[in-house]
Amino acid sequence: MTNLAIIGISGSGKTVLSTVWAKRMSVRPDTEGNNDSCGYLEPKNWQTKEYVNDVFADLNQGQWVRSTEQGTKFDLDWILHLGKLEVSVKLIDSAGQDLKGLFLEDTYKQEIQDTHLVTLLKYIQSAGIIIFVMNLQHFRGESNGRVRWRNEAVYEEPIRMLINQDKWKKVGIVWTAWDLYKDDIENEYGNIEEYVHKELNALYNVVLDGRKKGVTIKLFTVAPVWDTETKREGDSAFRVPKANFTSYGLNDLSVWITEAAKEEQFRMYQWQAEQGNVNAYNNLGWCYCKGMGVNRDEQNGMECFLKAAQQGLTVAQRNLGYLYLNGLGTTKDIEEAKKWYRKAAEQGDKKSEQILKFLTETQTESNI
Ligand SMILES: Nc1nc2c(ncn2[C@@H]2O[C@H](COP(=O)(O)OP(=O)(O)O)[C@@H](O)[C@H]2O)c(=O)[nH]1
Ligand SMILES: [Mg+2]
Repeated sequence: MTNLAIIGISGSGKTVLSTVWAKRMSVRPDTEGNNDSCGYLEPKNWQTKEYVNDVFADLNQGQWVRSTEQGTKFDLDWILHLGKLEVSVKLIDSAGQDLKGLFLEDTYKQEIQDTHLVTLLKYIQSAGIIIFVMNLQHFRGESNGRVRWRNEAVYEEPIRMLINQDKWKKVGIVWTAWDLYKDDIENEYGNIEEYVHKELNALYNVVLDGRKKGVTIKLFTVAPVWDTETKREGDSAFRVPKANFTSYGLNDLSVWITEAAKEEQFRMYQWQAEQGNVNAYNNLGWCYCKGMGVNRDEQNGMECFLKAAQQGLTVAQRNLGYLYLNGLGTTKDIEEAKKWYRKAAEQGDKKSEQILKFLTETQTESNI
């Protein structure tokens, strides 16, 4: 089980991103398995479900979300189903000021006493996949250089800290409000990577350092609310969501999360197998055979199944039988297949018993 954390400063777009993503991902895959590549998100509790529905309804009525007050903590919890895999997705929607409290030296020590901050920090550290949400309005759209610099600094430290702590962490930097800045940034810089390189150099160096260490860091551009319209109130005009708005970039993000989760899971099995866990060997075999979180390699898969099967794990014995029967990772060998199915059946595995029976019957028939 991998944790995914979505964090960012106040107004970075966490709530909009996660609720729209959750809504779009809440469709169960149909019987043809569509939507399977990204899985589907199931709310863990009714608060999460209601919250997502409420925010989504507000957005469709042209209203952005009210920002979370400082010091309040808001947990939204989902399970991301990826076939057999489950990923715990959590949004700790703390007020963005808290992120500054956590990572900027001056306020760090006094505020760390706050249990809320401790929870937040622990969660960030426990997560295998971390998404930093950065609103282009706070950067490209911010004309005050000092403010821009400070916004950048808030992200620099946590990203650096996490990368140094654990090179296996998967970090996604998600730039939001792309609907407003896509043309502008593409015209002037070509893409987001170049924009960050040229304009946010300190942050870019953190990204490069991380990559040198082998950490996966990817930049995304999204607009959960792609379609907006101008609304006037008195002298001021601002952009609000349009009803039935479309989203941009969420698919790419989902695919990345899915792959990251699979790699995390593979790594977890590997670690467990090293500790001598027999089930983990079987799971590893399964990953190799399916190409889940690792390149598909049935020969490796077979070796993993064999390790578990030799220690008497019935499901691994059955899996080995399957590989021999179908000539996967080995040459096809019915007798060897039957041998492993028999071992599993002798330990009470009903499925193996049926397959064995079927194999024996069809073989006798074809011999006649
Ligand atoms: N144009 C545009 N603005 C967005 C989008 N997502 C977020 N925003 C802006 O960012 C603000 C803050 O978003 P919110 O999710 O509440 O930020 P949070 O404080 O991190 O939860 C919103 O009120 C919008 O003005 C988007 O997809 N397009
Ligand atoms: Mg929020």
